[in-house]
Amino acid sequence: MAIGIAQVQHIDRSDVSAILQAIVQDGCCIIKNFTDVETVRRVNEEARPYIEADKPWKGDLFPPETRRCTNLVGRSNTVREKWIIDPLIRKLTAYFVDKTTSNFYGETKHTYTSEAICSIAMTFDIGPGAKAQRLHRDDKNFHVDHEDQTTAGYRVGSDVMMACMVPGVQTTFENGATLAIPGSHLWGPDRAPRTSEAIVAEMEVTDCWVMLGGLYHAGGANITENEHRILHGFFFERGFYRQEENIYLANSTQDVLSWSPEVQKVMGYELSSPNIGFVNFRTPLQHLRGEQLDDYGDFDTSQEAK
Ligand SMILES: O=C(O)CCC(=O)C(=O)O
Ligand SMILES: [Fe+2]
Repeated sequence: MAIGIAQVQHIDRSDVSAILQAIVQDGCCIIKNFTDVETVRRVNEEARPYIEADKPWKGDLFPPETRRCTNLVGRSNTVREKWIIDPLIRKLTAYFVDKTTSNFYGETKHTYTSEAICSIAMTFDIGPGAKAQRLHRDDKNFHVDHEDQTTAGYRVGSDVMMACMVPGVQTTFENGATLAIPGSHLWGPDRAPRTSEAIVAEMEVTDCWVMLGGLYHAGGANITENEHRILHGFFFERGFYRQEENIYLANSTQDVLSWSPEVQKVMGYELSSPNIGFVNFRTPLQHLRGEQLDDYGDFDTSQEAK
């Protein structure tokens, strides 16, 4: 059941040029036959213990009925070895997220390409009674300046993120399928998304939802009595969105904990607002100190209009 007017295109994984074209035009599409039922069943099994151990969120990012499996790449061999390196996904990230620039070194022109990396991978299990998330752009985390491209058309390279989400169950309007506004990747910064403009990205098991970081979307409400809406997400970003020197691997926990708070902060052991750099929903410092949080919630104060 669609609650808006625009529709999302459903395209078989073999038709790469049509998928690229749909993402340019709509900012999203549903890839048919992305994977197979047995692979999805394995991923569901690998994520399940972590989903069951997860706690209700305190705050605005997720409704309390949602459970998650963070570090899905570390925890699911199947996501790691099949989905995030799927050749089709790589074609899409190469097209939309890789960045190539040229510079002179003396009088010689040098050209480099930074390849996309996986920024985060997480399962979202929306339980019965959950309210919908607010419509948002995932690339808010990367402070993207969105130009209004509604007249000129999409400029490939203007997004810095691409998301893939594979359903663990059939997703429906009732169980909380993702809501999205096709075409909203073209919007400038001043246009607010309205729920009435959103479509419901209902998917069958074996489909994959792909969207650009600038597309407005949200996890839907789950109005069922007992269905869990499971979705496995893996998100790519520009490969150079990280520090040049990898101090996280160059220094021991003991050394880092002996540094002053100001140094820890400037070296990246706190989060960049919003949301960047967490470890299992803790800051790197909380992780290094071995702090177990009784509950966790928003990293930033909610800015919801009252
Ligand atoms: O659960 C979903 O359908 C999407 C979740 C999402 O957009 C988010 O947490 O940023
Ligand atoms: Fe999101």
